[in-house]
Amino acid sequence: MNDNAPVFQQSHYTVNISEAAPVGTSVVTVSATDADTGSNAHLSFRTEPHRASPGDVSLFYIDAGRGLILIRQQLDREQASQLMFVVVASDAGVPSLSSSALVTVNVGDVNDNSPTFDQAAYEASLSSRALRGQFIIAVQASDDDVTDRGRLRYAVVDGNVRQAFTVDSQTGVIRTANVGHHLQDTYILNVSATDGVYTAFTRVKVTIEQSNSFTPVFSHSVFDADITEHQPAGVIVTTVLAADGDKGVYGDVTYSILGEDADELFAVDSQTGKLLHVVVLVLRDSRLF
Ligand SMILES: [Ca+2]
Ligand SMILES: [Ca+2]
Ligand SMILES: [Ca+2]
Ligand SMILES: [Ca+2]
Repeated sequence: MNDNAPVFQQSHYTVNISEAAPVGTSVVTVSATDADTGSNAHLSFRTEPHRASPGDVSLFYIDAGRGLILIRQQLDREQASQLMFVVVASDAGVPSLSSSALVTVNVGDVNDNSPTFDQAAYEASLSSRALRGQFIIAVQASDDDVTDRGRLRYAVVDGNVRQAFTVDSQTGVIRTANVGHHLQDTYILNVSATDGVYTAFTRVKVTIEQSNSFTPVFSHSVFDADITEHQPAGVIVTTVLAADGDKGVYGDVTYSILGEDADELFAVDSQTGKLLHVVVLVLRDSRLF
């Protein structure tokens, strides 16, 4: 007489298995006993969905006779880190009696995803007067693999002319390093983030905002010029030249004459520094300055 239902050895099986485990890997063997005899104690196993996540059961296959559960479809921890299903044991009595147990599968992580940067490109600007160590921008990448979180490492792999910048390998913070008057107008930095296996890249465009840091400096402190008497007006006496260490508009030099009476006798081309005399001179001495 079939008066005993099967009894599982455990009411709840918990298994840890890597998401990298191939299809066909054995997960666990469940077992149950039945106090009856003959077909009333002959057990077969099947799986059933769990109400909380009914799709999980399709990832597994059970050997009905042995209670051996195998992976039927590749697991993916990034999709589901914990899977649940029910396993049922039935005897062959008429009517059949059955009981069930719960199987929980914790899916272990492997590094099977590349990091990705939060932005495909970043832009920042920087004063040309910036000092070493100044913050420019922080780039950030993320990784779906839970074990890679906090493990990503950043580096500037290209475009860092004269090591103008440095990136903190752990935080992604980019700062000035070797800065000075040699700074370019723009930099395109190629920045990488790696989890040790997979690497992602992003572009950081740094624009240098010019500033007025330098005073123009004449090439000579005194320019000597000779001029002959009765020379027609408009002849170039000499050309003065000054240089300015700034770039762009702040490096442009314009010339003008200061000094009493000098501007009545001479004119300077504000752009070129060419010095002309504007009246015919009658001089006793050719030395003007
Ligand atoms: Ca039974
Ligand atoms: Ca995965
Ligand atoms: Ca990864
Ligand atoms: Ca993973």
